[in-house]
Amino acid sequence: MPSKKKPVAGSTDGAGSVLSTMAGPADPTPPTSLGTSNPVGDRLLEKTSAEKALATDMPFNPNKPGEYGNASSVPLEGDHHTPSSHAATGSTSSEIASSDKVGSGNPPQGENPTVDPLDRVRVDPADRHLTTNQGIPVGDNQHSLKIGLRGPTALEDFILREKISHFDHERIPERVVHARGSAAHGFFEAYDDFSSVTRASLLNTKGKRTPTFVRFSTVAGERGSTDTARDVRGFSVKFYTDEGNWDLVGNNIPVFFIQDAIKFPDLVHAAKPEPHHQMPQASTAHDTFWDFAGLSPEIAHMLMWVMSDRAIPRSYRTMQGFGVHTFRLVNAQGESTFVKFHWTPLQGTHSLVWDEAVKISGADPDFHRRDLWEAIESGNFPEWELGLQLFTEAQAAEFPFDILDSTKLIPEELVPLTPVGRLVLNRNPDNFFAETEQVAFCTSHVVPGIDFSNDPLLQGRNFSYQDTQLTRLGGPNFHEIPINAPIVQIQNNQRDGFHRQAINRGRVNYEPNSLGGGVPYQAGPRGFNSYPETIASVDKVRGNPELFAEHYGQARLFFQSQTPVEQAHIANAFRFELSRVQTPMVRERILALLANVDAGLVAKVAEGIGMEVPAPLPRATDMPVPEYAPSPALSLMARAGQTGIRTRRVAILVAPGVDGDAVRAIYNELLAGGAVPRLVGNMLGKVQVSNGTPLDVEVSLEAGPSVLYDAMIVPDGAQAVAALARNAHTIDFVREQYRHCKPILVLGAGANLLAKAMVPSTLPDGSDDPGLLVDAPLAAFIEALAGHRAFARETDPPLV
Ligand code: HDE
Repeated sequence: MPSKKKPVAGSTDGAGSVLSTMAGPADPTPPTSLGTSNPVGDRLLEKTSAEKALATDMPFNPNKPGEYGNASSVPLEGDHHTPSSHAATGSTSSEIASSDKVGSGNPPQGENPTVDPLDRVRVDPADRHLTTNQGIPVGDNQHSLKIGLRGPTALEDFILREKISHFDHERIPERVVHARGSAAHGFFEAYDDFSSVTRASLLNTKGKRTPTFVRFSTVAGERGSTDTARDVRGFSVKFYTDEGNWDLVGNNIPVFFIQDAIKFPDLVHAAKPEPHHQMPQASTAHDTFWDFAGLSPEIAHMLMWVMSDRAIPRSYRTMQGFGVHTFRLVNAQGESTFVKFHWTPLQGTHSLVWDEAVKISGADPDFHRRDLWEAIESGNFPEWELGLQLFTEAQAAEFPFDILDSTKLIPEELVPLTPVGRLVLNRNPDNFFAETEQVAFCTSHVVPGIDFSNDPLLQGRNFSYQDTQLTRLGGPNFHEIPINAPIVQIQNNQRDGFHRQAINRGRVNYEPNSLGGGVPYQAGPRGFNSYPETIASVDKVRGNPELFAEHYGQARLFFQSQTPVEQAHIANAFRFELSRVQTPMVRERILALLANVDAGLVAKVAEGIGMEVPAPLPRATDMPVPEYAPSPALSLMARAGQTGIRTRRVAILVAPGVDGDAVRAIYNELLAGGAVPRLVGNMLGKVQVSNGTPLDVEVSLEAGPSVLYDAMIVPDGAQAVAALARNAHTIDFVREQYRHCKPILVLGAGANLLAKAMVPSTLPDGSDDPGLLVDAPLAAFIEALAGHRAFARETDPPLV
């Protein structure tokens, strides 16, 4: 057995790979520095290097020879090793597991507030043997019980049957919508005491931290579908407050497709794969969606958003979040204020471009999942600010739209945001299924101080979310699953049901009771008491309020508030989606709908699909289309963010003969700034350099194509550039970096690669391309990288 390999000192080469879960370092020596020293980076390095060292302890399976023939009748103890660090076997670098089951209670509690119920059920196999689900030690995990070495398997083999049977039932039904998602733990911190507007305890003390679990998702695709589909993203936040759980189940878009919950099954049926052949996956680009859309003009505003770049975010970390509906805040005096919830990312709002999103789907369908995981593991904790739009009933009555209509937003220019706190995600889940898959968000989970409006979508949701968990999580006790359990005690007389865990004491399971001393008793004014809204004497009806009939004013507001680049992307998205629609009438109806929104937009889309602009769709009301002042806050460009180059992924193309010293200097400087540099080359392995020690290629061009990087550098070295130029993957790489408007830095002979890829050296109008840097200082590249994309380069169709 080789001796245990300890982390050894090395260069910083490969440090970028510690920050990346795609394609590990070619050199098995763990890097010893991230260029900067911080506790999170150190933990990550400790975990990575201990993990690698542990794997080298087992170069082969020594028990194999004993598993055959007569020798196999004597079960051997499995080969096992103790890691040099407990971190080696953790799910995350930031785990804070401490419970009896974990054994030593290590590692110690970190800086993350956590949820006690999770600790109770953590399982760590360190130094333990295998057992059945009844805790019986398993002597042999390699063979089933047979009547003779070549005989039939015995039904008696309860170990086999238990294992297979459990496996058979590993899958649970996926969410009917929002099936694909990723989540993380964190905390919400209140900026101040906001008890004047709400008695919600999480907002009643300055600096108070409330644990949270947040799940992001796409809507239409199945659980294994690609992350970068064009779609709305879910933004669900569970706050484990000290007065019970509050779920704010929002989206990254502040409006919705429909106005009444009764239309939701129709919308989702139309958007999901068509039922006869189950195509297309995770895409609205098909007849049924657009058929429904054209017949439901209340969708107009939402269509603008889902055809915009909002629907292809760069990262979950670069999305806004919205509660969508109007809610109520209620203070201790019982006074109510209307509210809309907004999450604003510190990372800025940034998106992919469509051609890139499509290619990422093939190159890395887990693109957003990986991005969130890596950012948190590397200590770049994503952060959002919670802002409230607070308004009174009297104000609401003056708006040209109905605040109960979820297809309308309140422009920030009309009701500005009041910042109330920040959300920080600082811990990845330890187990995807137990946490991310089993978490159950329900809009009906509110705490004292937060109440509903009569938005008919919200009212329907309040039924739906509780109901769907019954099937998905197998019964009425889903609140006992650790990720769903509140941190406060649950006390009531609900009993039994599938998978019940609580062992209730005593014989009293009813209220009122005297045999139990009257407990648990109702909390009275301290408890949740619904806001006593006055409801005028009205008829019981099926119908919509009158202002719901106006469908185009805010669609126009959104489109006209976008920058020209964003407007062009919206038109192109309509063109793409409608090109995939096969029924001419369905396409024509959407053009007719767009004719009510913006003449320029409909003309461009019509031209793009080779059709005439039809007469506008008849409107559902005679009221004039309200005119809004443009709202710059609706543009993605309005929020550049504050995190600069942190977590931005940079490919440095290397091949034999590259300028090694320059590569090392660039690599280290990017790393020190928090970016993730990767050495990308034709093949994995060592690369001889023109000066300095050889470099290790970390990712091959085949494994890590252009779309997985935010920017590119081609260092000097004539021989290297010539070698790269002989690989068509490199040419594709350069062309796509250019096409997707990413910052490019070429040094010395590196410029030859641009020529080989036929990349223009200036913008179409002859001026300098701000993202194309030739022999420029690294500082200029860093600035361009922080600015994300050079859209000035973009043409339709693309030149390159
Ligand atoms: Fe949902 N939605 N929804 N939805 N929704 C679900 O609940 C539903 C709506 C949203 O990360 C389901 O647990 C109805 C608006 C998110 O686990 C289901 C209506 C908004 C998530 C359901 C809506 C959302 C869901 C499926 C029309 C933005 C993912 C699985 C009235 C404000 C939650 C589940 C997670 C999930 C029903 C409309 C956001 C079936 C009936 C509007 C983020 O209950």
